[in-house]
Amino acid sequence: MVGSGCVSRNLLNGRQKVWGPDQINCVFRVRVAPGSPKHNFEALFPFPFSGRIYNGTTNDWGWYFWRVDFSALREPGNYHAAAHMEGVRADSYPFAVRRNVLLDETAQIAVDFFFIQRCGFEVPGWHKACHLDDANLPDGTHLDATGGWHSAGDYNKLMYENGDGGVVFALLSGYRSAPAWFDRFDRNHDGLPDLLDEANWGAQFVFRMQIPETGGLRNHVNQGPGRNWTKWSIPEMHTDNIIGTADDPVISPGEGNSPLMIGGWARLSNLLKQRGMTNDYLERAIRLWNHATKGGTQAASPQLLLSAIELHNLTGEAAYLDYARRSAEALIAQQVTGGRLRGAFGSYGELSAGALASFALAYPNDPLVEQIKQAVKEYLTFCLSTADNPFGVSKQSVGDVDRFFPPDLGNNFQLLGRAWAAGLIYQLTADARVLSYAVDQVDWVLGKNPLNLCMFEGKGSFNPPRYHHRYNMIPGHERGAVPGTIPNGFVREMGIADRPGFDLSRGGNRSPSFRTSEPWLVHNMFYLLAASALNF
Ligand SMILES: [Ca+2]
Ligand SMILES: [Ca+2]
Ligand SMILES: [Zn+2]
Repeated sequence: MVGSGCVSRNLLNGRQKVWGPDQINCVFRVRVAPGSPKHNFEALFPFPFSGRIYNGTTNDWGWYFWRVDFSALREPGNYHAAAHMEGVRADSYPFAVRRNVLLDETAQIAVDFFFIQRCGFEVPGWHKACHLDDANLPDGTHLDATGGWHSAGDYNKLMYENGDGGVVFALLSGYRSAPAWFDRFDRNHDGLPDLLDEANWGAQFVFRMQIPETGGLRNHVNQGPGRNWTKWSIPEMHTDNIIGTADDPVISPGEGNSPLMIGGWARLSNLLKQRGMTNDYLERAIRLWNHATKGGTQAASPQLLLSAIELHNLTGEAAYLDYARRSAEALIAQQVTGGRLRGAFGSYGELSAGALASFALAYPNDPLVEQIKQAVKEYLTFCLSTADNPFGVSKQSVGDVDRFFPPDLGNNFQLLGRAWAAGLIYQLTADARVLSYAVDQVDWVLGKNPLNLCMFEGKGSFNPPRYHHRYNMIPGHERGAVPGTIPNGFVREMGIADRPGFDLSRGGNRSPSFRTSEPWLVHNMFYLLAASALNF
């Protein structure tokens, strides 16, 4: 993967002047940064996809864009690019071209993000131990539900498919792709790398939330509702940390759902045992699997398919492979066969596509593999049909028409989920178009967007000025900016026009809009998955 650092930039947006599509007469230069010993590089590059972006009559983005493909540039170095056009010059932010640039620049920060989001733990430089009174069950009795991670810019702990269990699965996917690289970091010198410490932190929390009688999971730990869950304070002041007082957080009625915890527990159990740490995560995983699949009879969930692959990998028991195969068949049967969404699963289908590709990669000789290759080929055709713009960013399927941006909440996790699925499909098919599609989604998040905004805090040249995070009440952290934060992302401008909108305000209120600027574990979960599938 070349040139997709956190600093990529739409090099040629014509904000200074409007050019007609027939007036492209531009020299594009890429140079190594001043001071670098390497050579200058200058070339005229082709423009494979150019023009204005429209979506309907009133939602023209307002600029011209030209896409430049300089992937032929292979010399490692720190570059910047300049475009000259009719006497006007545009310069890019600096960017790096080298192997493993995403791994080296972002992987450990992506892990540390979760460390800083920890609940019930003193995070040096950030906050003291918090929410030590988590939490009351619906019947009012207390259950030790301390730990886990603050799920977003609020302090709830959500027990849903992309909650803490999903994060554990994603962390371990990252570890699988580059174990030696992650092994170098061990903050507390206990012999366990930070990544595994973090996975274990999340795994222990879900462990506390498992219902002894059924193997299922309890529901969300909420700082409300019914109380002032919007209370805006530093973590350790959010409740009094004393069990049995009126401000104790509450566990929602009903059951939680964390299907990827099964695979996460299974994988972690083995990694810890290899390091001499006894644990019963595998038994926990099997109990939750039995509960979630109703003894193996419910087989149409992409997450449970992913977890079944892990259980089979660990135990070798044929029942898990059989379950995985039945799940794969059920997912294939759900693929849309006609109309605008032909090739999709549901309205898009990144999870189903990623799970199917995972099955084929895990069992390359299985009779289902040919069918899966055909299905992901159709899926890819669908994906490309949604990304026919100079950025290659994929649209949303909302109602009868495609939209670039959701009206209400940014969708970085969806873009990153698509990059994850596409990365796996690339491993399976070696189709260059799917690699380009995957990288385009990641690049959009990392800065190849009309605002040149890098939505990975602490990297790139231009990050969101502020975040919608209660940590902005911590002295010294007034931006609310946790390194590694990936916020919600772009929404429709003013909630109406299908143009890229993002709250770049620098003050005047308590925090910027949650719609664009709130952190959320799910974005970082899918970032880790995407980066792992692309081998960073
Ligand atoms: Ca450690
Ligand atoms: Ca309390
Ligand atoms: Zn907390």
